[in-house]
Amino acid sequence: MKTKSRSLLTSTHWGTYRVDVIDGKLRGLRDFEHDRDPSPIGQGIVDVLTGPTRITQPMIRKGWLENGPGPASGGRGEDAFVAVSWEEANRLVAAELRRVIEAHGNNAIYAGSYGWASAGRFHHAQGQLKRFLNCIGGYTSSRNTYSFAAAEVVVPHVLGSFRGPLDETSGWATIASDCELFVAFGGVPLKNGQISQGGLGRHVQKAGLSRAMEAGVSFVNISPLKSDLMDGPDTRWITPRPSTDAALMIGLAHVLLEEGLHDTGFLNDYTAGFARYAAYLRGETDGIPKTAEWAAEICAVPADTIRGLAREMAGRRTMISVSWSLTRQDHGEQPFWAAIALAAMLGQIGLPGTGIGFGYSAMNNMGLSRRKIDYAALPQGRNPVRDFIPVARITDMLERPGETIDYDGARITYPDIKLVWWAGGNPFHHHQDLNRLRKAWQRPDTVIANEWCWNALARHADIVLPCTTPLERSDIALTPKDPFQVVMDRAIEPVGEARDDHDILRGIAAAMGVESAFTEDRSPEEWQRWLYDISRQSAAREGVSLPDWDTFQAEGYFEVPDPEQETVLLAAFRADPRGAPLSTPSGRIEIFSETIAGFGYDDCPGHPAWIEPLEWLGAPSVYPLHMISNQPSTKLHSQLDHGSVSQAGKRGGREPVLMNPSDAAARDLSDGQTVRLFNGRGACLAALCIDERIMPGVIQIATGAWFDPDGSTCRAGNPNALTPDKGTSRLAQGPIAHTCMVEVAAFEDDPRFSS
Ligand SMILES: Nc1nc2c(c(=O)[nH]1)N[C@H]1C(S)=C(S)[C@@H](COP(=O)(O)OP(=O)(O)OC[C@H]3O[C@@H](n4cnc5c(=O)[nH]c(N)nc54)[C@H](O)[C@@H]3O)O[C@H]1N2
Ligand SMILES: Nc1nc2c(c(=O)[nH]1)N[C@H]1C(S)=C(S)[C@@H](COP(=O)(O)OP(=O)(O)OC[C@H]3O[C@@H](n4cnc5c(=O)[nH]c(N)nc54)[C@H](O)[C@@H]3O)O[C@H]1N2
Ligand SMILES: [Mo]
Repeated sequence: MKTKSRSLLTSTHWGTYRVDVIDGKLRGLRDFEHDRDPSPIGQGIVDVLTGPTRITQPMIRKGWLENGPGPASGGRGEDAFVAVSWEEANRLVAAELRRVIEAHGNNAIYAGSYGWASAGRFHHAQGQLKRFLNCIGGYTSSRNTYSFAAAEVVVPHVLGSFRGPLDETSGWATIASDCELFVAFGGVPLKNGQISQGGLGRHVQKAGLSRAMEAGVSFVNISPLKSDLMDGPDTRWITPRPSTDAALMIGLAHVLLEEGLHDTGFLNDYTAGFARYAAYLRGETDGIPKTAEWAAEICAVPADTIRGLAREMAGRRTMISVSWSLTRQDHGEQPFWAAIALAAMLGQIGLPGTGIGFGYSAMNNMGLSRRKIDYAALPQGRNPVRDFIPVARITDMLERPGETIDYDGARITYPDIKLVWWAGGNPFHHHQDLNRLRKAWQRPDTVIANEWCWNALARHADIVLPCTTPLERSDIALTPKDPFQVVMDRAIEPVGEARDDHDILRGIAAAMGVESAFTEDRSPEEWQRWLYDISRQSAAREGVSLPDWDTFQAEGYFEVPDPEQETVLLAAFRADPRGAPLSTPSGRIEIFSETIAGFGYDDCPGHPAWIEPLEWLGAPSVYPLHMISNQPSTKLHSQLDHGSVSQAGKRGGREPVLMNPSDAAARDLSDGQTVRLFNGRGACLAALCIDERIMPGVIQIATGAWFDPDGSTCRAGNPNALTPDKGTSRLAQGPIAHTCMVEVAAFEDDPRFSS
């Protein structure tokens, strides 16, 4: 290891930290000096780098080792593991890859490998895995995310792009200076602003929100949870039933239309198809006028509140923010489309501080104005396999090879998967209806996982390849989402026999005779210098001069200067709709999309619409409570659930579940007691927290507890044991975790279920 005079640094998705190492052991992480609102999440790693949860050797599931590859009929997730040498592991993996490719073809390998992995531009687990697989003929891939798949597919039809507008969400400073009313569907959850993919140097969400509140902006939190908005001098809380935001927005739109409060000039110059939407609002297409009363009935928000809010929105400079959570529900396309239509009717899109924003504080980069620099990523080569699935259709694919589904105007055929390989994601965290996944997961011949800790993914694999954490390798964190670019120091030696993902794959590449193709004969440091060099050239094109490699290494970080102007979403289009048209067929905001209408989907028509979700509070159900399984405040997804920070957030060792006092009283439940959340798909255990900051009829339990099934009950409190696994619609096929009805009952503590 090269000695550096400065203290060691690391970058994570939850912030930058100074690393204290004594005698080769990690002693602690200190907050980065530039971060005035650091996240505590980082400390969670300190105690779990070593110990019983760390994977220190390549491990093979006993049943697989004894019987060879084949469907596991229950063994996956149950069998014991046997340690083998790296040589043996490489040999087994290489032979199995050869067998699968020869017998079934490369599309029998599923390596969508969705997930967040760790910060670091070179040691990016998926990038490494995909590059390796492309050297041996490719793999079946996945499209879109679990975060907002519905928006990723629908918004490009409406605005020409989703990622573009997402990255250009108007800066917080423009909210403070130019906005009067901030209407936040799903709130402005500061807990989520702790995170930014690829690393960050300074947390800005709380400061941005506080500044806007101090400037006198009025905030409306539309959410089942009061805590989705920080208290302030002028804050309100409106509680529609979950999964009914589209109806609320459509009701607001009807009030604007009925009272002539919509901006016809803007609609004429900047949008297409408003007349078709207006006909729907008036009820001309289905006989149902979408009045405030109509919306009130669906959302359980008083009609007067809806009318009042619509008038206020029309009378003031208004920003509409839509949380990404609105897409992770049945028909999740609709709330984003309806919100864009509503903002278009208000006519304030493209002006500072008003219009639409796609999820303030969903991450730290939302509303953080920054320069656009195209940092280099590890080249992945070309994947000759054309097969792919919308990412959340994994269980379906494993269950029904050869069957077809709709997706964004195309038909997708599920390939017959024989080998699944995951590196840097945790499907037993992110997927819905985990009991169903667990069953389908038995079907392939082989499951390989690169992991560093014994979480549910590792425990459900056949071949576990132990990887390093970022603290055990050198890397660089370069990200367009943040001004801080950070050197990631190798702080300690790899634990046990753990190897970097790159090194793991290099070993297998060697066993398959493609090592040079995979590494291009570059060492990891040479790769990093190469990536840095190209990034420096991109930065130079944006007028930013990154320091040379040696200076960057010596100083440890570089802060890209702020842009001259705060970002204003769609400002160029607003200024010149003909000169800077959107990339939609009409060049305008498509309130009606001929393209989508042409697909003929019953569950996604040509304009925003209210479509009843699979399950919700408005339909009779034996499971009468709506369960919100939102992002955890004490960790990122399942990462570091075993660490001290996440563990400190549990109650009596159990995952907390929030319930309104009226619902607790109706069930005779008391605060702190162990409860069982259940429905027809599964169950999980949790500790009851009675709290009036959650609306009646709704419970909230964060995601992230390490799935620990006993039958269909997760002892650890993973809500995905209960969530439904169905696509948002035939358009996007996104996940719908937030649409889920459950019942809650007292649970007699039983030693079998202690977590
Ligand atoms: N019920 C419900 N479910 C949800 C959601 C919800 O709101 N409700 N949200 C969804 C969303 S938005 C998302 S993005 C997904 C997130 O789902 P994931 O991104 O899959 O979740 P993580 O826990 O971040 O998984 C990352 C995994 O990578 C491993 N890892 C970290 N660093 C490395 C590395 O260097 N190499 C390797 N090989 N592995 C590494 C970690 O140990 C961890 O197991 O979850 C989704 N699931
Ligand atoms: N600390 C932390 N931060 C994170 C993450 C994490 O794991 N931990 N994950 C990151 C990732 S990958 C993502 S994609 C983003 C996701 O960001 P979001 O999608 O914003 O995340 P959630 O926490 O699921 O949802 C925000 C709030 O929406 C509300 N909500 C849920 N359903 C409804 C509804 O039907 N209507 C309305 N009006 N409100 C609803 C819930 O009360 C919830 O608290 O967060 C990122 N930030
Ligand atoms: Mo996400």
